[in-house]
Amino acid sequence: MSLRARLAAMSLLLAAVALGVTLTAGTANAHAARVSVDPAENAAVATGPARVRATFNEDLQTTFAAMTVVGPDGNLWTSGQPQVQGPVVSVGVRPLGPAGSYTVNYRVTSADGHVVSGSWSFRLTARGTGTPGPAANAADNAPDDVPVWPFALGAIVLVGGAVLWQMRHRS
Ligand SMILES: [Cu+2]
Repeated sequence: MSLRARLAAMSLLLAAVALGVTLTAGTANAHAARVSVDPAENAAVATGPARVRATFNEDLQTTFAAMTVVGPDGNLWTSGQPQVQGPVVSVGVRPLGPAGSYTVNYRVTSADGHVVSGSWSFRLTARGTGTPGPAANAADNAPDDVPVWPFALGAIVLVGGAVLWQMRHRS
């Protein structure tokens, strides 16, 4: 490969990296960030809360909010639909059952249109008398907010690799 081709490939890669960094930096702070949760993360409670809520640093869109509470038995322990009020998303909780870890999963839409999802857990220390809702399926467990940069980096590597391959086989 000639020096010229090598330089061209290098500058293309650098441009792609710079673009990826710019895109990532642009979206990193734009959407809603969680500022507090109730019950607190990893809190130990003797009785279940009537509601669970997550508060964000800006108002959320009121549509398409999802929030579930999954118990140590793998069942859903929420009752009713999630509610969005300003920066707070919350959902009602049934009287809880087995002692152990309960995980709250949520998916909300920021004012800028970005979907933010995540989860936290709290622990019930004494068995309650409640009965569960239906079994939670895997789709209800919202994954953590997926960062964009691994995909951008992957695309850069693929594009860069293709360019280098082409240059190598042309000369
Ligand atoms: Cu955003």
